[in-house]
Amino acid sequence: MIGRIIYKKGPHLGVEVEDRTYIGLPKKRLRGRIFVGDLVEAEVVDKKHVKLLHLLPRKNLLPKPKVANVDLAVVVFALKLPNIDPLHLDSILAILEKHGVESLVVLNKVDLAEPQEYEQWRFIYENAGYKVVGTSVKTGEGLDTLREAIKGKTVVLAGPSGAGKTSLINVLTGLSLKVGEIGRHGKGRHTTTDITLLEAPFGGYVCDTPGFAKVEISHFVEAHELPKLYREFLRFGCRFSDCTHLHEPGCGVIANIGEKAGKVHPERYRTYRLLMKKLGVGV
Ligand SMILES: Nc1nc2c(ncn2[C@@H]2O[C@H](COP(=O)(O)OP(=O)(O)OP(=O)(O)O)[C@@H](O)[C@H]2O)c(=O)[nH]1
Ligand SMILES: [Mg+2]
Ligand SMILES: [Zn+2]
Repeated sequence: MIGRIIYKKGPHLGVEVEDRTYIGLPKKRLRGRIFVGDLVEAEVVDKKHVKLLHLLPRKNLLPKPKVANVDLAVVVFALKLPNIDPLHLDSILAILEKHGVESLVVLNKVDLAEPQEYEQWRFIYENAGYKVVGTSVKTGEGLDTLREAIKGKTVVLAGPSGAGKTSLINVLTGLSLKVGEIGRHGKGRHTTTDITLLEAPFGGYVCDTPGFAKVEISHFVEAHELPKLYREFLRFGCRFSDCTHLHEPGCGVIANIGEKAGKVHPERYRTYRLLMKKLGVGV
């Protein structure tokens, strides 16, 4: 039988097999190598336990939280309170690209921002090649679109503290996770490795542990990788295949910086240079 790992609590793995949840007992060679979201060949031992025999190939493995087979990362930033931080957002998007995880940009708290401010950010990220949804937990704007985008999928939310991730999960799923508290359980929360996939009423799973509330890009990405992790850069050709897009002659990225649709937006290029600098390249 095929089981899905739906939680990890301390040393215990919860395994869902045909709508029942068991504690998984991995074979020796699999110990420490199975993560939440993994699919495993399982054999029922008794009412409470299944033996985990074989790990099925995964489509991806997100490093933070450590979740396998993620269909969609919902990257939530507030437009206000706290203000959107494009360097943080672009760091997360680059890390997700590297790990082969599809992302959706959610601009939350549209009720607090001027419409033109929302439009400006939406343009930048749509132009970069991402799907963008503007939401408000207060007015309900965008929630149907977001629900439609996540249903049936294994979803991880990512983004800074206070952006509204827990509020969105609650309003979308009908769960009642504590708003303003998850992520603020003192130091424990950040050191715990417990992760649960919550089953959504509309199908699919939502991970309860938010990803990349803070992020140090150098822990996840190397300088030589970043040029390929800005999606829109891939539209343009450069003279050198290992172009850093910082100074080389014949760089198609630099030649196409501009605010018009289809170009590399100067705001994205700005964060790119800053991230390269953090990775030790350029000025
Ligand atoms: N005005 C407004 N406030 C919102 C909206 N969404 C969430 N909030 C408020 O923003 C605060 C933070 O929301 P949370 O859902 O706890 O944010 P979070 O992203 O889960 O934060 P952490 O758990 O710390 O990572 C709460 O006071 C929410 O009521 C929104 O769309 N509009
Ligand atoms: Mg939260
Ligand atoms: Zn280039």
